[in-house]
Amino acid sequence: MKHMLCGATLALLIGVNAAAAQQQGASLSEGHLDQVDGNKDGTVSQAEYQTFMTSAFSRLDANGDGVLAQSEVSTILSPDQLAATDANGDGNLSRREFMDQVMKDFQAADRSGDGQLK
Ligand SMILES: [Ca+2]
Ligand SMILES: [Ca+2]
Ligand SMILES: [Ca+2]
Repeated sequence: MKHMLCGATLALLIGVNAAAAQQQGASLSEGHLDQVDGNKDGTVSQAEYQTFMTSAFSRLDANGDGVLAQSEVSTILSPDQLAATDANGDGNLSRREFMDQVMKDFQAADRSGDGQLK
């Protein structure tokens, strides 16, 4: 079920209501892309996405201990979703676990496989 995280994760990290985004099919709107599109060329490259998600991880890590606990991601991830992303099963998402998942999400969203989301 790891691949099911994509929409909610993106929507949450980009600061919109995850439930609303899921209802919309969790696609990225132009407004969302704008926030991730660092060089404003209209597409989100893998590097831009990675940069955005790295800063998103820091924002989510409210207590700054370097891992995301369920309480820190409760608004975006259900316990089941967290468990699916928690590769080592310690109940927290490390930066590596988080980035592995979001980069998989990028690849899943990049249907054309050109490394760009538009
Ligand atoms: Ca760009
Ligand atoms: Ca934390
Ligand atoms: Ca973990």
